[in-house]
Amino acid sequence: GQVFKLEDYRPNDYLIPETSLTFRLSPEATRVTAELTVERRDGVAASVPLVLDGDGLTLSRIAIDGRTLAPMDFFATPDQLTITTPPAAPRFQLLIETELAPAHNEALMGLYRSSNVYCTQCEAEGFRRITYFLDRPDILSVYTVRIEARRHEAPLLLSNGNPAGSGELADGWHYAVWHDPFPKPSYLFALVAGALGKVADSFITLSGRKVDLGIYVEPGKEPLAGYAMDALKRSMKWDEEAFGREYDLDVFNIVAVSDFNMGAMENKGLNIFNDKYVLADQETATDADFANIEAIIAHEYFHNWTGNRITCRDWFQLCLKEGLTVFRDHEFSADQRSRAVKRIAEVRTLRAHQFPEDQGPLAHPVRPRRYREINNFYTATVYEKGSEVVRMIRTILGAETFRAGMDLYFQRHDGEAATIEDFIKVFEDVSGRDLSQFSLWYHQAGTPNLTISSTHNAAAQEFTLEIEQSVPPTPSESRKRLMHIPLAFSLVGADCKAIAYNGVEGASVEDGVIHIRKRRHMVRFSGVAERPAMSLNRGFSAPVTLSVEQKADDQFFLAGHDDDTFSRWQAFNTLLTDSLISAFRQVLGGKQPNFASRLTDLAGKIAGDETLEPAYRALALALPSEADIARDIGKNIDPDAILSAREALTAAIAETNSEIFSRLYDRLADKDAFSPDAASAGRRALRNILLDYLSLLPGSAALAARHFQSATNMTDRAAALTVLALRHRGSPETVKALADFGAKYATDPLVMDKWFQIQASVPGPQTIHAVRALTGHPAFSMANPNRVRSLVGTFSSANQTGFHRADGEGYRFFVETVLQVEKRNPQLAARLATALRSWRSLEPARQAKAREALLSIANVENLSADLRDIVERTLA
Ligand code: DPP
Ligand code: ZN
Repeated sequence: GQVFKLEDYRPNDYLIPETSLTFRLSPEATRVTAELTVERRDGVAASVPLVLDGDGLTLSRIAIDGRTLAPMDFFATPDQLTITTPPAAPRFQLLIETELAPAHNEALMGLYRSSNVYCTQCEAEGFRRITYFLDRPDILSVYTVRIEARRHEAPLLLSNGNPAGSGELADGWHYAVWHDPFPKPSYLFALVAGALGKVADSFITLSGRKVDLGIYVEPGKEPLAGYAMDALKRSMKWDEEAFGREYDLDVFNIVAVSDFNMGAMENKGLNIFNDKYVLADQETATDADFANIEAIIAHEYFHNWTGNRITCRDWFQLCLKEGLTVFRDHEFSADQRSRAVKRIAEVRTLRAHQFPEDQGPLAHPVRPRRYREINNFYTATVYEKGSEVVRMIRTILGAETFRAGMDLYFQRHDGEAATIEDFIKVFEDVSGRDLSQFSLWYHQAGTPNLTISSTHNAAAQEFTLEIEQSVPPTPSESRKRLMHIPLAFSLVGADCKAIAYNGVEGASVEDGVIHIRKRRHMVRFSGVAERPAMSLNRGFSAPVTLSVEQKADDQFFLAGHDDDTFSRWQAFNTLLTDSLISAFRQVLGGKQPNFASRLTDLAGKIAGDETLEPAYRALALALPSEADIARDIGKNIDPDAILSAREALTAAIAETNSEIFSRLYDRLADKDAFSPDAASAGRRALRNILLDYLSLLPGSAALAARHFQSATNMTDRAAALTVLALRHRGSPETVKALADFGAKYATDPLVMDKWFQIQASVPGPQTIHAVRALTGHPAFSMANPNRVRSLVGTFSSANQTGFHRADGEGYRFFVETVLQVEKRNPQLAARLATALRSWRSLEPARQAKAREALLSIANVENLSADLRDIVERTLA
């Protein structure tokens, strides 16, 4: 396939300042009439052909300035339309008519049907499946859209911008016109038509304008959209307060659809959402679902400025809108909830998803330099690491200067398609700093490592840190340049307070941050009488790994006392990880793993520490996952031994603390009415993780079964079902609970996703059989991305022992399923296929089987570009 390269970018010879679209909707034969105002750029010869993108299109009519084109004046294939001899005039009207069959579009890109609702997905390159166009983000156009449909089939007709007329047509048809005054790239185009229920509200902006808000859902589901609406209004207000950003149209609509490849899409004024991220109430949604809805509603809304008003020049700049918008939604959630807890959750996610990506064959810079299929670059690196890079800019500049830079960015680039260079420049301009070394974070892949050791000279009252940075090689980047790494730190004294020092040399140190720029730094603090404990990378100031020589006593001290909540969690988590890794080695050596009692005791102390918020305690007690442990071990992975090590530590913690845990478990029982707020969710999270520990004690299936039966909300019910399924596989209590749950929610697909997910997570070699059987369940469908991700995605990405079964049976199922999904939906298949990205870190026997599986996909002829790209890069 073709490789697209950043350095090949050049502006197009033609522009399309205005776009007028008319849709005559029908499931089997929709007619799309596009009337484009085309403009040749100054200095471009009239003989230069106009080449438009298409993807599987059928052209039925073409005219320029009202005259039908002669066959020799154009050349059309399903994937391209070339106007070989454009008019001499610099501006002309091009009319293109295409015919589509949305009912047969199972790739869910372009115009398709989801449960009888017409909807679109155009990012990144779906618009070219609707009409021929300059389908690239630097072509900004003002859109007017007319939609015609049979009224009974589609009483609701929506597109971007503001409503601009509607009326009746002959034979039971009707129409609506929408006009979007803000020039936008084609990837932000959207259309929705169907019979949907509406939740209406309004918002008064900063300057006093009233905006009509609508959330559209499947009729009957309106009561489930209340939380999303509330989150939307809070997002609108927050963006005004935190970034001075006001909404700009008269209406803002959100539509929830049940078949969607992504989480949601920020189309101008008409966000389209995976219904999983809109619909929620206590009966059907967990606290995690509520938090995701809040975050994603905010994310898509924030794109209105970071993405839509200022968009990307080309797809290499994807992180310009995504990394920045993730950073903004993280800040929003931190302000709405608990900042410390939010930060810990973010870092857990980054480490779970981005670190393995960065450390494997799919590693790429936050701003990639080449791609074969852009759909495969909506990654944890672009999104999550991209957000961390923006966070580091704020750390380096300070909050005020950062905000000044953002203000300048909005002022300078509003209405433009911008680049990462533009973004960095505004921060250089407001701060007077040189960020050229820093900008390597965008251009260089790989997770930097810092090796740190320290010495204290009591006589000289000197404390010295020896710091060395290295960036491991990644595909096609074997030699790395030195990075600018902002490392937040504190020297913690025995009284738990930061030790003051009266001088520092060897690196620039500002506001508690060491700026590491060279390969090695000897950072010498003077006036330090007492030997401090090192609290490093506080708040996770840089997305790096640390190899720190630190006394276990110091580590325990920080885990119990660090005044930075994140660092305190980090210290405890490091202790857990270290002991899990040595337990893993003990298991491999045929020994019974053993754990230091001060570690298991500390778990009990944290659980019972009423000065800590329950949500924090729950996060601290959640042991590193099997995948986390595998990532930190790095090579020669035997998932079965990791599971044994992890189960042994869980049991040791439960046995040591059974009394504290069970008292606390009883005390946390919720007597108040349900509320999805962060504090209530935190109490449920703590109680549910205690249940998980307690369930390892004798006779505890009954406890979990009681928890399940008495649950008054989905968080508790799903948590209990998980404990039953994972800890009491096959017990009568488990069999009954699974059956009850499956029967009770049989007609609620989003809840059934949880049921699939839980069963796909059960560790051990037998789970493959359950998963295979569930693909035949009436609630399952290979055509629906949420179903596929819940069952197949969970099994292959989140079930280490089940998927990596020693005999390769998990991989055989993987190959069959990926290929089956690919026939309909290549994008979804490519996403599933990333499950094997860390195959080289497995022990040799599994490695060989995984490679065989990947090769058997690569050897299939006519593979989609999406899947071929992932499989070939994974094997390379
Ligand atoms: N819809 C995806 C997101 O918002 C892609 N833009 O991240
Ligand atoms: Zn986004």
